[in-house]
Amino acid sequence: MTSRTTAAFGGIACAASAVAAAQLAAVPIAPGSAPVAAVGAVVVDAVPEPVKDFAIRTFGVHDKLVLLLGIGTALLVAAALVGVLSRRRIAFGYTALAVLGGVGAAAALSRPTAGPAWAVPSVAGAAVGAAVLWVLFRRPPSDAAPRPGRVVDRRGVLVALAGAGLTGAVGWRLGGTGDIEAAREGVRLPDPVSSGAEGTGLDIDGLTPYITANDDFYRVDTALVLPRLAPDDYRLRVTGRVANPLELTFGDLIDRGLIEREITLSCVSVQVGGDLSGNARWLGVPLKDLIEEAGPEPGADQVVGRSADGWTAGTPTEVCTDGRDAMLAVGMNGEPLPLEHGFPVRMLVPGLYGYVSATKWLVELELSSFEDFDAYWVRRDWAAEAPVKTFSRIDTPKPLSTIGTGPIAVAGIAYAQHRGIDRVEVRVDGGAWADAELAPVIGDDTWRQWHWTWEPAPGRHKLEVRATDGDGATQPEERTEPFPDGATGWHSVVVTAQ
Ligand SMILES: Nc1nc2c(c(=O)[nH]1)N[C@H]1C(S)=C(S)[C@@H](COP(=O)(O)O)O[C@H]1N2
Ligand SMILES: [Mo]
Repeated sequence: MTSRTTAAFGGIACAASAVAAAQLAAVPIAPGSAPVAAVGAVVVDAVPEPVKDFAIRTFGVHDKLVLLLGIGTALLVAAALVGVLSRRRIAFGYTALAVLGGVGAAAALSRPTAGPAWAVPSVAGAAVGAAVLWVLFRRPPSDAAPRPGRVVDRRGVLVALAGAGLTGAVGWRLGGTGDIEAAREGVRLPDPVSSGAEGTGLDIDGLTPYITANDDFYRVDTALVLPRLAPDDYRLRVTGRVANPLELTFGDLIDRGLIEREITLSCVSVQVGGDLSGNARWLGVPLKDLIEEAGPEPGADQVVGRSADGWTAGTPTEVCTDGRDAMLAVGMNGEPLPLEHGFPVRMLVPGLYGYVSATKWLVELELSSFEDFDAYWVRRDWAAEAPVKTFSRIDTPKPLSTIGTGPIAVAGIAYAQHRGIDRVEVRVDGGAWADAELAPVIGDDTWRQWHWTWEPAPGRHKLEVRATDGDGATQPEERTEPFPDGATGWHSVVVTAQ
């Protein structure tokens, strides 16, 4: 190994020690206060719409992992470079560590839920990194041949790297979700006082199941580290323009009488034919009673849901109280909410996209007005009000597949939450529309499976689908992007029959 390579690894060892020490220091403060998490969160908040769109489209639910890997790679390259430079002038190393600490601290302090202590992990990390730099990069003995630059201790680098790995692993483990997972296992939810009808699905190969299993349910949020809310310490506050502000424990909430309902949730970012939606059986506290108990003041036309990590969604007060099954969900498909889906409490409002209604890790409901407050995505120019647009998708046959010429089931799902689906039509090669057969449904708030039997002629064909909602409105053909309030257009697949 050349001395330059050793110096590069020395730089990496310093950066790794800094990051690992910061990770450990963040454990008693908050996982979000660790510099990598904080810088990542700032990036998530700042990325312009087209980049976010590209990330979701390209990496899907792995967008966060890709971001963290990106930050890690950038750090690694920079650290190696600084290591090489520090051999000549050690000030490069100290300066780089100071910048790392400063940027991390500033990022952490800028988070919506940060306190002053959030600067500590970055500063402590930088200090540890500086100590490692001081130890590893030594002045050559004065009697050595005139060799400019510092000598980097190769064994020291290995020891520092191992130490950083160990510290990082311990910090990762201690700061992990283990204790919250354990608390979740211990949650016992009461039986519902009102149990909605249970839908049944069609059993067709390749068709999306009627109920989406928790593990298969799409996940979309800005949280790089999952908020960790222990049910025992949980408080929900109802604040803002209300006559009676409320504060409820988890026990208070679930003792209010739970309802269980099947509801389809979808993300505004779902593309035509996309899969950012799911249907689950949710157990929750009716939202209407809670809001009425707090007593909104006149003009408080927006209910702002705020999460433990400071994310917000704004829902019309009117929609929360118009009698639909808007709820604070605590259970999903017979279990307490999974951590990724908002444990211990999330909001759900049938008929609205998630970004204007479905706050996960919910800690506050603030009564406000649309005039006075813009929620997270509204500040980024998405629409303030966003009812779900009618959606239909062909699940089978798959795009560009080759099928036989015998009768085949064309099938998929369609939804228009709270308006319901009245009709689904399919056509082949731009011909006449044919009515698909609709699966029975329990109400207007879930998606509806459909199927249609087709006997294709040999050759290449284009299948298209469109749905009509309960108000009689048919999906428009024109394709638009999800921004700013949901995509439109007919889904199509091209297949070859032979
Ligand atoms: N705290 C928090 N809640 C959130 C979000 C978020 O970023 N943070 N994203 C919302 C969006 S955009 C959607 S589509 C739904 C997705 O819920 P899911 O991940 O359980 O499918 O959660 C909503 N609730
Ligand atoms: Mo979303």
